[in-house]
Amino acid sequence: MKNLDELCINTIRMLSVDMVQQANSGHPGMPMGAAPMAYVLWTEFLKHHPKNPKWPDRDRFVLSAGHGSALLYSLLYLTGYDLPIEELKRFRQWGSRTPGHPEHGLTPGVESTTGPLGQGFGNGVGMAIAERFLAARFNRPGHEIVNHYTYAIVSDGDLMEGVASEAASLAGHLRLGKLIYLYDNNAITLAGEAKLTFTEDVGKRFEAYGWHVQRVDDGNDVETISKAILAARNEMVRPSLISIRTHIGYGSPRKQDTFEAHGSPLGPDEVVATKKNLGWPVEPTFYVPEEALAHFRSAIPKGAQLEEKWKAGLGSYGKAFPELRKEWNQWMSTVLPEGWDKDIPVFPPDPKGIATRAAGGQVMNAIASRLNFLIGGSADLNPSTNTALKGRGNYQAPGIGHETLQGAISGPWGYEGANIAFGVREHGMGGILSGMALHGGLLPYGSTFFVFSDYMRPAIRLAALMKLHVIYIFTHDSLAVGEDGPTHQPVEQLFSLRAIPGLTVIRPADANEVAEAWRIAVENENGPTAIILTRQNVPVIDRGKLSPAAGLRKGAYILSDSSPGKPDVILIATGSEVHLVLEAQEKLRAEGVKARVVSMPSWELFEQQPEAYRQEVLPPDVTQRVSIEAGATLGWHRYTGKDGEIIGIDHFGASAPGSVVLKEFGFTSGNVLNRIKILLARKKGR
Ligand SMILES: Cc1ncc(C[n+]2csc(CCOP(=O)(O)OP(=O)(O)O)c2C)c(N)n1
Repeated sequence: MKNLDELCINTIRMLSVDMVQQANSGHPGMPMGAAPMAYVLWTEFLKHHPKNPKWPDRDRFVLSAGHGSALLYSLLYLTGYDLPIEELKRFRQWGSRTPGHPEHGLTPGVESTTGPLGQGFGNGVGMAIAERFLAARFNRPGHEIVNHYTYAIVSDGDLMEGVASEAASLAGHLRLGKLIYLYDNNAITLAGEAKLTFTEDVGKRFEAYGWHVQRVDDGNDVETISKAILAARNEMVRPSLISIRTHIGYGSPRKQDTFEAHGSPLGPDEVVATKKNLGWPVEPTFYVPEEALAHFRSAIPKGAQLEEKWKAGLGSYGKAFPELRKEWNQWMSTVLPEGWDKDIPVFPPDPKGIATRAAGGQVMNAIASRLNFLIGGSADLNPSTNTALKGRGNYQAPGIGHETLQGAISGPWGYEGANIAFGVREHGMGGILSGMALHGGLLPYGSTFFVFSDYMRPAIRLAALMKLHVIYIFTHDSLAVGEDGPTHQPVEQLFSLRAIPGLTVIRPADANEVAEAWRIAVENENGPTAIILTRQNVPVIDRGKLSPAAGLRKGAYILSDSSPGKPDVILIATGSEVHLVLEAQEKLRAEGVKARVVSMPSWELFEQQPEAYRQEVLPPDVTQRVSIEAGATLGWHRYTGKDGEIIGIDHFGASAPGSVVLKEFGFTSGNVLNRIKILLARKKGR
């Protein structure tokens, strides 16, 4: 190793050690062991411009082992991102830009929020999928405006997590050759030696997934690491895993190669011992040798040059392909094209109705005809979830004969296909969708049965935390699933998704509310949206007689008042239960009871409304309220008040035809009526 290499690597190590020690909290071991691979990648290969972290054709780098955040912050500071050393000194402190785990959107240059192990692995696969899709769409011979790699550093923990296996399996199948993961193989995890639980041959596993696997025996051997990265870059078909044997806490006389180096500060004495051991000055802390800094900072002029070259290329591309260039600008912009929602159908009133999943398919396709950057698919449930983009092809590795396979979707086969078959990999799909959104230029969606949203929850949570523009479509949304029984009948999922901050959950009542839900989902750039749809038909409400579906935009709206003035009772419902309360309202009218029907497709949207509007819909002095939703009752008191009646289900369902299950568990207009009568009688009795 050259002296300069060693100096730079030890700079990363010691900055990380000092950060953790100063915070008296954090993970020093991983950065100390992985510093050489990070140094080689960031100074020799990574195409980036620290002064413009958003340059579209930069290489993406994900620190999937997010607990090693001190490593990433050191790299960002050293290479010249807008992260001054003062921020490193405030590691993990209130209001700093160096939080415990990397947070996208907070720290310039952090491509993804990581920490929950395995998620970053999935995000990287999504980024690589996005890169190939955009390249297929926009590149022309001699004009490669999309051409970058996606790198990650992954750890033992990442590779143990199921989400990584799902994503790896799909990445191998899709032949994402420009995906390169460096595996920090240090044989230690949080609780001890990795051998305690992790004895498979990881390399062989990845080879079986269709990955190109290399092994580097000495994690400090920068020349060999460099050669391996070069070989990975030259392997254009298979994604690459480079397993690099490192030593956690490298350089610490007492803690190297022990789990004690994983997640605690080394301690003042050990910091001194480590610095001495590595020939580093004990004082000052946060010492950065000028020579090292100058070397790292060469990333700025290098990056500026690379970006300029790319911009010039984009200029000549624009001259050669003006239409495509216009489209490129559109895709990269956050402003929706004029008239994007023009083709969304208006559904005529229909008492027999249509399943909202079917309406969803129509609406989505009407949108996709004007928003070509809408891309996604399902976890092997497309014919059921109705989420195919018709005629838009299958996202597959090109040229390997997949066209002969049986599949439900027509159109071209290759990276230009907008329909992604995620396979039965919900969790992987969740992480990948986030990666696609993080990449930029695309609006990703993914679908599965609502009950299996549980399998995606960790990825949904992170998408919400990152405020990503992702659309989830969950169908088969209640007990009405029927014969498949309790395993497939969602009960607690609505309540549980509503608990995720920043996620907008919408459960439309009919086809026209579905159209509005999609409008919201496309416009809601500031976070993910989940659209919850039925398997069974639901009537299309007569909007000539009742309020327009545009009320959905406010989360809840008065769909129908039985007469002007103050109602006696308010009936609140969501989704497929709305038509039940409309029926009940009719019967109550005959009995002289004035009932208001409120359709409440989205709690989150309703909570964003001004108080005056919320009180108009739910006047505080009308305390007789009934809610009905085919899901867990938890939380509904918020809208019914403590005296209200809540019709829901707080146990699992049963296997029988859907209409029978609904009836047996009280989801009928008759039961709604009974419960209202109980409520009214109780009130009178007081
Ligand atoms: C999903 C998830 N489970 C558990 C943790 C807690 N955790 C943080 S790091 C870690 C394992 C550490 O092992 P490794 O990935 O090899 O990292 P290293 O010890 O080499 O730094 C665990 C269990 C987590 N961050 N994410």
